[in-house]
Amino acid sequence: MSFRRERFVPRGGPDGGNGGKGGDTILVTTEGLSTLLDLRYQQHYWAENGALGRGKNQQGKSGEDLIIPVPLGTVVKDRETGEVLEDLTAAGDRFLAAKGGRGGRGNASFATSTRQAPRFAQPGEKGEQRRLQLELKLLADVGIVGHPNVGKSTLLGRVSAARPKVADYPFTTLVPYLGVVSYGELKTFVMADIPGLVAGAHRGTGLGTRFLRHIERTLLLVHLVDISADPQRDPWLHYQEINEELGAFHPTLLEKPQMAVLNKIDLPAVREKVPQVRDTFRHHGVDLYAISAVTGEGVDEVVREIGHRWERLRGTSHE
Ligand SMILES: Nc1nc2c(ncn2[C@@H]2O[C@H](COP(=O)(O)OP(=O)(O)OP(=O)(O)O)[C@@H](O)[C@H]2O)c(=O)[nH]1
Ligand SMILES: [Mg+2]
Repeated sequence: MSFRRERFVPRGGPDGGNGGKGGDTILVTTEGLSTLLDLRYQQHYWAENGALGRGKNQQGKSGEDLIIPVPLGTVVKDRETGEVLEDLTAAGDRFLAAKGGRGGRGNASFATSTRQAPRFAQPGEKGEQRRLQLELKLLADVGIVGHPNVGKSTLLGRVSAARPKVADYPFTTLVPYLGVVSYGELKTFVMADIPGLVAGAHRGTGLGTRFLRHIERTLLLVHLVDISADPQRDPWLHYQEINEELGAFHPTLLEKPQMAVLNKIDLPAVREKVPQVRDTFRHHGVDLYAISAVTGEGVDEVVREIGHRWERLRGTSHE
């Protein structure tokens, strides 16, 4: 509350300005972050207060919003009830964690023709306070795609602590599994085992496409090939069948870099075909890696290569 007081100006009238609004506290996903560690060190956050209004009709400055960067995949829960309030998956996703209080109103704003000298003002509101629990869910960096039964789950189980069910029939895996894969020294990426794809999958046959959005964010696809069921079949056509499904589901999936990997080379019928299959793929400009997910042959080399490629892709995607 303030009144204008100046020499030679009798009854200067009310001139108390409004107070500024308090800042909001906002969580925003940032691609450069991969953990919630910063929030472990600092657990309490306050956005700036709004400034007081002053005489001479001076408005108080609004408080700055406080932006708290969080990694992609952050799930925001109510600390008390455990209710999921938000799932921040895309870069730039925001969550208003606590709203700043409204600013007060100075007495000048209450002046009317019949009440020319209000002797009151309205105080500002308190800002919101909330207790939240943040969890980081894994998001896949690399996806394994391929026909049913080619050994996707066997491979993921071999290179990570994930334990998807493995069995000798198609569509064993019904939901995606994620595993953390180590390569090099202390380096890791997250790999997802996506349920098998079949021709017509994008129209709803099979299971795979329900889960393809799990690989929309991956930077690299490991395309697993298996010729053991029918060694006479053209492996390149077989390979293309999956790519057509990926493209039909979402053209951007086809633009993702792929690594073609032939599995089950421990089986003699497969091993003897390796040079021939490799030639066929090379003819189409694709390098083919060969592994046995069961014995582990060739797996370390492929994992290292996946890691290095993923690292390079991640480097360029951040520029
Ligand atoms: N001989 C041999 N068999 C393998 C190899 N990798 C996987 N298999 C077998 O192939 C079958 C299918 O393996 P999974 O890992 O369940 O295959 P998947 O691609 O996950 O199958 P879906 O989840 O049904 O799409 C199982 O019987 C495995 O033991 C391998 O390198 N060599
Ligand atoms: Mg499986």
